[in-house]
Amino acid sequence: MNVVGFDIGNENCIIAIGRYRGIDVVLNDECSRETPAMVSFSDKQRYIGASAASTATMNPKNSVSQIKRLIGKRFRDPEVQRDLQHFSFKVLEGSDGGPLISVDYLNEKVLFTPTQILGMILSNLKYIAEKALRTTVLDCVIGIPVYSSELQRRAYLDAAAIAELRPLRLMHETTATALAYGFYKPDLPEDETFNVVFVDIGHASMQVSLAAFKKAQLKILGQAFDRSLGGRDFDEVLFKHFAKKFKQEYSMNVSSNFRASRRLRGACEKMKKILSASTEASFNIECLMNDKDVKGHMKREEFECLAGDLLARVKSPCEKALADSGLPLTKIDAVEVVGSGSRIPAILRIIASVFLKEPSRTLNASECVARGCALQCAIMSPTSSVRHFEVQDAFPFPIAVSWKASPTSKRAESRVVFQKGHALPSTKVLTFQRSGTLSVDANYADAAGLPPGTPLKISSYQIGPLKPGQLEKVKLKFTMRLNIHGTLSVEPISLTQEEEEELETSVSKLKGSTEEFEEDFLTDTDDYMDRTQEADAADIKPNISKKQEPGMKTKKKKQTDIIVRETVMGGLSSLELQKAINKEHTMALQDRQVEEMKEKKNAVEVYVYDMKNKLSDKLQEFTTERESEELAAMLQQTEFWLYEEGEDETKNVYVAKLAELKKLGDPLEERQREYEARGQAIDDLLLSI
Ligand code: ATP
Ligand code: K
Ligand code: MG
Repeated sequence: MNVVGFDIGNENCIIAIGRYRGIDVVLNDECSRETPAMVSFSDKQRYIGASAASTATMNPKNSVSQIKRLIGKRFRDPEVQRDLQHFSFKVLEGSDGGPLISVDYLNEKVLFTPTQILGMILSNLKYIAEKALRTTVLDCVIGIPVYSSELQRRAYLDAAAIAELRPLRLMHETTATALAYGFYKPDLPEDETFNVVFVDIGHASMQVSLAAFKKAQLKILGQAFDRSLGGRDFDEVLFKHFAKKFKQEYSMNVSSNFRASRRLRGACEKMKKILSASTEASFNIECLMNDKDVKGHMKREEFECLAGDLLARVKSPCEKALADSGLPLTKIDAVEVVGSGSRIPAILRIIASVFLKEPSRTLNASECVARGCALQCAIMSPTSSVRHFEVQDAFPFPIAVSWKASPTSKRAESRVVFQKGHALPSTKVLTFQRSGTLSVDANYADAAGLPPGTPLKISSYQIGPLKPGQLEKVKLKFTMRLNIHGTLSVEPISLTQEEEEELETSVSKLKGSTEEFEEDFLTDTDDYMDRTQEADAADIKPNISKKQEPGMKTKKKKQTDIIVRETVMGGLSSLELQKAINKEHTMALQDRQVEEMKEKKNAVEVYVYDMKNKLSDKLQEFTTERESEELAAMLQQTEFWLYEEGEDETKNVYVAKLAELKKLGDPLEERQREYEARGQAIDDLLLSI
């Protein structure tokens, strides 16, 4: 099994793999360690990653970026609406309330879900990893923001399935960073904990987590975030400043012009980066608008003043994470800052002021998430011999279940099952005393921290009917799992009839690690369902219970499997997923065909130039004038053809064209080769004498 970790950024993606007995970051086709998280569409093909970024300026309307901002979100989400104002591509509302990206592709208007776009990005990353590893990649660990909702997590899993990847874990980016830090730290204590704060400021968001390390283990104690505070917001501050300035000075409205806006924004991003290293920066843009050249200049102090409101927001997530952890400031041993957005010096000063400690940059700020994910993949891999490191993550949102005391009762009862900061993964066993049908909803217990407008309901379960034909109540154990990806799942329920007393005392140990634990709660409800209704729907399979614990009285038990109907809000059904996978296949095939066509066309081009040179050089003495003229004419003709009617042909046409040229050219080259071989043979002969 291969070891692969992916960091999908709002701006850049990184791929880390296990190789040369360590974790290594892979270079993409452009020899870069960072691959832009971008897909662009044309009338012939898609471009993904680095090639998308290079075509984006020419084709902004069909270049999709920052997909992480849209994944698993609602179109009406105010955050989404705000983001859309800055996107160059068009987004519509889908019938399910999710965003749909509208692009021109293969001369048609095509709609894609954010999940499909993320699938494309992942499949490109997978391809890059496969090239480096020279094998197929299936298992991997994918980084996700700590604030991902259930819908977002499911969307990542669907996107991975579209890319034909099998994530062993969706891992919080900050937890991956913590693992990359702790795994290589040689001096972690055995008994005490070593407490480290990680602050990650990326392109669009900020995440903070506080981890307690011991030898070979880490535990997340606190997490906080600002979903909309990242490097791009600082670009925007500069952009607004200069747009206003140029309006006053030259009465040009940069914001009204797409191309000018993009150029100015680019200059501002560069200026921001320069200001991280120098105390002042300037830019020149030629012909920004109305044939006017513009100049910008800024001192670092002025930038910090302009960005004052943004900088003020850095504090709050830091303080929240600290408060959540319950640790006093004196117990913080180190503060690590990662993410390229955090390179702004003022940010470091603020972080230092909160934790009363100088932040350090021990980790590779842009690669640590991918490296942490790859390490987690290695740890989880059955074939890898990497030493173990226990990661106990936490879940940022409280989750409650609610159920109705009876079908007729108006008020639903509710209880928080997973508290905020709850260990991840973990399992809870809920015990209900019921007859009839039970319906349970899983909800977020609190809207705080979720994307605005996120539906609180996560999933609902209809359990039963229980004990059809009988009125007496049954004790039912319902196992709910916050799984390794941080999504909810439930386990099938079987009911062991007659043996309830014993079942109660022998709460079965669930398979899994020490992170799991159980908690019972009992509810008394009084309700009776219509008997005749229940009887038909029952699915009773009498068999021998497997849930017997050793040392218990052995008795034959009748086990009944109970039907649990699960309804999950959002995500793809298996049919939709299959359709999306097929669609991705078709598009990938199309891209491959275009790439092959380009290769063949390129081969013709190369041959034409190569032979032209040779005819006037090496081949000259081996050709008659007529042969030379005939080939030269044909080469010239082909060159014109390539720019005109032959510009856009199928792969086979180029293959045929090359063959046609070679029919004339090959015999001439053969003559030259023979001559050279003879010369070599004579040399060899002379040498051997
Ligand atoms: P996210 O974590 O939000 O998903 P990401 O991982 O793609 O996004 P990073 O690559 O960590 O984001 O950071 C990208 C941001 O960092 C960009 O906004 C970029 O302008 C900014 N950035 C890069 N270098 C510097 C620098 N020297 N000074 C200030 N900002 C910088
Ligand atoms: K990144
Ligand atoms: Mg990032």
